[in-house]
Amino acid sequence: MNERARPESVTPAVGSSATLENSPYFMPFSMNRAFKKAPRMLARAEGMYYYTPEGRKLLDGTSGLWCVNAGHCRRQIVEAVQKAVATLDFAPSFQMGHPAAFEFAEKLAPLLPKGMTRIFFTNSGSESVDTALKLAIAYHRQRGEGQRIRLIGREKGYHGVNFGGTAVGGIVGNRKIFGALVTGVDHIRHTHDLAKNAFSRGQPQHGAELAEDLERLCQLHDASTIAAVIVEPVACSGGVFVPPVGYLQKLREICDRHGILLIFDEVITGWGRLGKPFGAEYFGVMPDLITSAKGITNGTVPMGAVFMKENLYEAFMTGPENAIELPHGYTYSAHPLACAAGLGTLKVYEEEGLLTRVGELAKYWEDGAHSLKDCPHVVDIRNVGLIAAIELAPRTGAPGTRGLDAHVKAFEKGAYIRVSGDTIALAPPLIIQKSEIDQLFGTVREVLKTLS
Ligand code: PXG
Ligand code: PLP
Repeated sequence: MNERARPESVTPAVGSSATLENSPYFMPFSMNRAFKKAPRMLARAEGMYYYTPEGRKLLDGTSGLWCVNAGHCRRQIVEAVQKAVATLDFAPSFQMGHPAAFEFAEKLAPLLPKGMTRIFFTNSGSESVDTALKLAIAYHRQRGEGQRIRLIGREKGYHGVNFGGTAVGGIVGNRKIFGALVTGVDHIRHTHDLAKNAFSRGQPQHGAELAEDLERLCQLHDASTIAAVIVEPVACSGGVFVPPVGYLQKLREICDRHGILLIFDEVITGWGRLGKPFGAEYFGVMPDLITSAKGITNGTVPMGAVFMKENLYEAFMTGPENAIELPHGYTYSAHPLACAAGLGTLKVYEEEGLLTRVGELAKYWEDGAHSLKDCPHVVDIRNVGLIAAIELAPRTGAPGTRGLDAHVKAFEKGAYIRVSGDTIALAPPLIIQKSEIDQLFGTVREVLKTLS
């Protein structure tokens, strides 16, 4: 992938631990003090690789933060953004428009699962989630069902960090210090079951009945008070939990039975990660709304979107034409640079067949992942599409430390990988070659061998 314009080397002025220790930068989701003492810095990126300021090459095992699906610094995307920033730096999207926003929506629409016809732009997955939750409540109210105000999430789910998303989220550590969050929220059970499903390849066989937990909440709260259920088709951040066979179908049935909207949070599972453009198609279950972000611009410029069925949009197009139909939107909704990055991204996806490429790689990937079964500390391996999780036994009394050590050791050995607690989560760019899949799992194997 020799197709980008860049300076030959980039050595940031700030980059040594001596200068970082008192840095004013409050890092997100990071161990600030430990990091500033022993930083892991990235200076540039190209294709499948990151490079450290010292020029060390790191295989990108998690697509940045699950977003760089087409690989790094792709020329078409970089040039599209360069051109856009020099032409129209910002344009208001409230009561005004610019051509790239309409063009991007036009190009996106045919790629969406059948029946998803309308697109609302945000700037992140978190904003997409809060937008979708607000849309769900407002949709019911528009139709005369204003009592539907409850929102249901799932244990171990991740839906970003805004108030709504934190509330429907189910990762305890992300919620507990933030008070009461949003009221009227409840959660169905998670589907993680090591006793029954350890080392499943793809979708686990056991657990479809866990979807019935939604029926329990329908009884408890009265279904007519529930606006929406939000789940990730594959719960990624919480530790990669692939839905049991038949589980998502059951959720859909229960939602239909009770007039509840089903939201799929596809911030990670969208954009080819599973071998289809969206997880809804991969699993054959159609939600009412889809939240997206990350891969929509290949991570190049922040952007998110909510995709919805026609009836959702229609519910708002009812009052006088000279009134604002939805009092919601962000300063940066449909930002010109994000639209340009998105248009460039779609070109790369299309030209290289990336939205379906994982179909050809998935078996090789699965075999590679499961080849680690006999490595030390491994208690489970899960995989679907181009995602794999290697769950390690926690150290007694010190959960998460083994996972963290794996992350640091991998960085030293030439791979960037994410960990969630003691689970290693791998999801490389969709352009990965088989030799690089070998390299990635080879590095993880080396790391596991040396971990205490
Ligand atoms: N929903 C889902 C399903 C996500 O995975 C968000 C919402 C929030 O998106 P933003 O763009 O606001 O971050 C996400 C984001 C990790 C990791 O390593 C996962 C995410 C973000 C950062 C790290 O698990 N997911
Ligand atoms: N806070 C204040 C005071 C604002 O004026 C605005 C936007 O105008 C916001 C928050 C919301 O910012 P954004 O539209 O970037 O989400």
